[in-house]
Amino acid sequence: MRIGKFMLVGLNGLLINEVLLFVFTDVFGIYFLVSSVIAVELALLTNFVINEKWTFRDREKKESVWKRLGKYNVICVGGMLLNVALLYAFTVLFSLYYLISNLLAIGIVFYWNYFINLKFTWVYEESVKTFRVGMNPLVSIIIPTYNEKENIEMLVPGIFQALEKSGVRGEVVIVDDNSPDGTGEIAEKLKKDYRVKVIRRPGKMGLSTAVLDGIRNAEGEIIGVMDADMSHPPAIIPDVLRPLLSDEADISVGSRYVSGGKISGWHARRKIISRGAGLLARPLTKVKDPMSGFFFFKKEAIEGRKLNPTGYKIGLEILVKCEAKVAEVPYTFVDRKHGKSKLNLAEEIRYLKHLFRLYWYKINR
Ligand SMILES: Nc1nc2c(ncn2[C@@H]2O[C@H](COP(=O)(O)OP(=O)(O)O)[C@@H](O)[C@H]2O)c(=O)[nH]1
Ligand SMILES: [Mg+2]
Repeated sequence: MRIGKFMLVGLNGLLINEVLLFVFTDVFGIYFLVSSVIAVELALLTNFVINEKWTFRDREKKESVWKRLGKYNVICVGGMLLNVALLYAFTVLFSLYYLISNLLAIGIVFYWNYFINLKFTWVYEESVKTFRVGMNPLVSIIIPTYNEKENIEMLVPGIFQALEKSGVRGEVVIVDDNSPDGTGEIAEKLKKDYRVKVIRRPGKMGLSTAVLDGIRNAEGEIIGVMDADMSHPPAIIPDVLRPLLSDEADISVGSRYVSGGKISGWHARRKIISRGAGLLARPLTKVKDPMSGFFFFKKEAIEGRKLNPTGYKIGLEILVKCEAKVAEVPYTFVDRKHGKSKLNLAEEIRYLKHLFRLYWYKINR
């Protein structure tokens, strides 16, 4: 963990500082404040080298080493001044016991040093590759289902109609979690007329794991994910596919929140939850509708990525973890006519856990 390494380096710096201060003052007889400046500078230099070679070893380094050293110095010395200011503020203004103030101040300054250096000294450069698709790619559309019997019967023909229209070869992979309403059996019947695979899992195991199981069983070069409930109109598929087929993007998201996108049939409460959830994910991605369950991507773009199947928003996981070019295509989300939404409080809490993990991932990247 990068932040843990940074902390160890910091502790090492403290130790070096203490020893050098003693040596310069007591062994060489230098005035202790002058010794202190020399000791601080040497400790900073040592820490810089260890951070450069260890903590941030994996970062691409475009600037000269001197520039990074300069920034590191300024940020850390700034941190020390901040430390004194906080110590004063907590102790004198907030009347905290000075040793407690000191711990608080050191804690805050540690985060300051870490994040400011992360942002300015060892900068992360997004290296966006473009993946190419072949001439006549197969598109695999994954549909996770739980109690969607009326919907799946309508959706699958709609999907093949849309694919045919755009001259694209496709397969549908239905991942059913032993739905009590018999969705699994209906899905099996669709195999007769359409290129459909059915993966039947023994019980309700969650939306994201269903999508990942579907991807594992998909043969296509391009993967799509859609709700079974007709909220994502199949007629829009050609529009969402277009940026991928023309190699303009590696991930294409059906978006309710770009100009031209809409939501039809949701109550104000659901709209607010959706907006709020999206807002919380804002710092993680520039995409306007990162919570979309309607997205297509080139399979290559996720290869080698460790995707964590927490909760509902596998799309967000892919957007954050795969540095790929993203297109957003507006569409009108239509609330389901049949069956019930499986989004509940437990899923909303799981979403917060998921967000926390993604923030942690970003911090340590
Ligand atoms: N296989 C599987 N599918 C699920 C599970 N939870 C939800 N789904 C499906 O995932 C899609 C999205 O769920 P939905 O209830 O429409 O959520 P909403 O659109 O956020 O209201 C639907 O096709 C559901 O049937 C699950 O645990 N397992
Ligand atoms: Mg839905």
